[in-house]
Amino acid sequence: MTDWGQRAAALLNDLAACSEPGPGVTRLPFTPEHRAALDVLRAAMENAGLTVTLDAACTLVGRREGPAGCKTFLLGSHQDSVREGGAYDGIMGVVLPILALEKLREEGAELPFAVDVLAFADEEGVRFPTALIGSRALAGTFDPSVLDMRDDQGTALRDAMTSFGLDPAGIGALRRDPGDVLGFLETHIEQGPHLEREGEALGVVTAICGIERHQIIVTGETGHAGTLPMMGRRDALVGAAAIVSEVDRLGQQTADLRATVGALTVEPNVVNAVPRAVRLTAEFRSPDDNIRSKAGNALHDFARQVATQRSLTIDAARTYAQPAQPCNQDLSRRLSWAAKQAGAGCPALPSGATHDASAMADLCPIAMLFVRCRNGVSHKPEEFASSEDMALAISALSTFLKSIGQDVGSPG
Ligand code: HGY
Ligand code: MN
Ligand code: MN
Repeated sequence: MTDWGQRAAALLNDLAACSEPGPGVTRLPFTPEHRAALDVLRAAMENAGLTVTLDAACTLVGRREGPAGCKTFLLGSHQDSVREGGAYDGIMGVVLPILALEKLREEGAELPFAVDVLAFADEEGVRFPTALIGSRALAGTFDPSVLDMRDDQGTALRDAMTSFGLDPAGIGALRRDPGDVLGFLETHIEQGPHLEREGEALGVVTAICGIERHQIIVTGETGHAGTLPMMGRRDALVGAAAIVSEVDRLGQQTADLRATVGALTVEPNVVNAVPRAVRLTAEFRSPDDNIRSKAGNALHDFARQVATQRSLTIDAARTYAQPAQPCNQDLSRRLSWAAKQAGAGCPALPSGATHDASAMADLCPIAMLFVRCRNGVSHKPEEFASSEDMALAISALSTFLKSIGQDVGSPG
């Protein structure tokens, strides 16, 4: 009897090694670490009897064929991680469906449709100021202008993809016909404390919060820290500090809003020179798109005031936005029924994290299965999901797939 949870843990352990050196997992898109993870995933997909292809957006696709002319059900998540992240965020949502399909093959289960398992290249948007490249490509919402965006080393996304052996010009042709797609199901570690607090292994997501990200560049004038008078200084970091405090104030004082400055660089960044320029990111998230966009606009207004008061130049741009997305109720009811068949209680809960499923909602009905997250921590090396919980998820996924097209009664 296969211990599917242990199989998942072993595979995720191999994938965690596909990382830059250092604490936790650092696997950014279009890097040697990404290449190594693709090799591990390709082997696992082939071992499950799937046909494996890599598309122009660098999504690895493992396909289980169905009857001639059938539709396709999509599952998957992202392969990339944040810096010093965990071993489960994203990648677990690729591994569990692969093993669920291997389980179905072992059982000799027939499905009246095809299944694609998708490993998206870049969901985090850590290397480039954009995200959801692969899922937006399938949904037909990919904006080619993001190919000109650059990473911290000045490498354009287009060049990073070309060097990785891809042809970004082919991304536009990846759009799936909605008529051919039954739905998309993303399995993901919860990245929060709710399931653990409720003593539950699995949960079904009701809705995914909306998100927007801004890049703000503050430019002043450098000078000798010892001889430049305080009066009249155009210190870029003092201006940036006011902006960072304002982002936090907006988050603290606005209900249903999370606000974060996660990245900040200073030039020339030396102890005895007045900072000339600061580049920072600001991120807003909310289940309510109006709350989120109002905060983004308020920050731009505030930055302009800081520029005037301190004779600084400020370039603020909204570089990424994804609206809040409700999950499809029929798919979610079926998923909840399947999880209960597997023996899980499966409460419903919202997602404060964003996911590829948000982008896939522009293509087809979406659902998300959450797996319990130890201590609710994520985007940290300590992120953990147990093999027992992963085994329950694999059982729920295989039951879910076998049930599609069948009446599962009025699931509670
Ligand atoms: O940041 C997020 O919410 C997700 O992990 N990309
Ligand atoms: Mn993440
Ligand atoms: Mn994720």
